[in-house]
Amino acid sequence: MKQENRPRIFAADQYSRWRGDRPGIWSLAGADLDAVPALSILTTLWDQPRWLEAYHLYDQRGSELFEEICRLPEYYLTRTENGILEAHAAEIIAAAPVECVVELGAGYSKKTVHLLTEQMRRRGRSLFAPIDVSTAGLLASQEAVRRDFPAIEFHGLHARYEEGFNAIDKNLPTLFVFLGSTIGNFNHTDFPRFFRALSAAMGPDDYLLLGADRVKDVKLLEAAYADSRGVTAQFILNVFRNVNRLLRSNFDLTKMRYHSWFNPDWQQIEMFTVATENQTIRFPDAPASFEWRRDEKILVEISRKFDPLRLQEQLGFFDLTPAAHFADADAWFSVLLFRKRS
Ligand code: AVJ
Repeated sequence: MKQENRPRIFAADQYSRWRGDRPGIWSLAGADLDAVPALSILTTLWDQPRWLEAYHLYDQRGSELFEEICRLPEYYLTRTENGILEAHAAEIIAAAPVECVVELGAGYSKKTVHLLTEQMRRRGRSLFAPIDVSTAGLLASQEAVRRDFPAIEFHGLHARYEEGFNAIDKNLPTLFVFLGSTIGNFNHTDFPRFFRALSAAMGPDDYLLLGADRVKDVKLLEAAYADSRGVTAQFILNVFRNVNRLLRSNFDLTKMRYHSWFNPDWQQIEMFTVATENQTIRFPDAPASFEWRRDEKILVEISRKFDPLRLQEQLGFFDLTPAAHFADADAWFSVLLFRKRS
């Protein structure tokens, strides 16, 4: 390995593990991102209650439907978080003296632009590294960054979040950005695992910017996930098209309906599909099958809602110290800045 050609973003022992398929787009050598989904789907569908991991929602069609959700009048999250970042990007960047921005998720939304604009205004140069399992998302992001910020050094990491942030040089002062309240998708097992891994990957000069949707009036919360146009229902049902494609299974989208509610004990929106008649679901490759009974639910996604102060306390257990807290005037959404405690 020629050290002098190693992009600054990679830790010394990591560079050899990554292949540059296209300039600026890196893949983990030997990682087959398609090998695991089939096993994940079968395993969780055999749990009680049956459930699916949220990342299966984001095939091509699912990503398009999610973008449509972000524009719905009821779905206040994207708009509200964007407003917070627009108002406070300068303060955030001033508080986090970094040379690199790492976004978890391909991003390059309006939200990222606010941060990169301030980073360039203040520091004149920067690295930007989105981590995503979708190459399409990374390429779109790369193109947009080239167009809007030609001086930014772009490295797209085609990987799962953990693999991605482990690759980054701990000596490179970095702001990790995890927006959109995607953290709300993580269940009580994923959550500590994610923060343990992220914190361990962070160096002493690193920061985390976290977007978290807050507990609020139940009607507002429930409306955001049960929109009048039925886009959320389409988004949730679409996961079964993806499952059918991956596993050659026979889920019939006309024999199921969408149901969501706010579970007050768990402080989370739960999004289900419910069988509208008895049916046999077959997985010819496994081979395996199960009886999906009328009215039986499959939990497709959770969206946890947070109390920002409690979240700050909780992340303290992972050596993350609160550095700043930004919210909208209605206190619907929080953008939290943390610093790694060294
Ligand atoms: C992308 C996980 C933040 O939980 O609000 C939106 C996904 N699902 N509507 C959310 C979602 C249905 C969204 N996150």
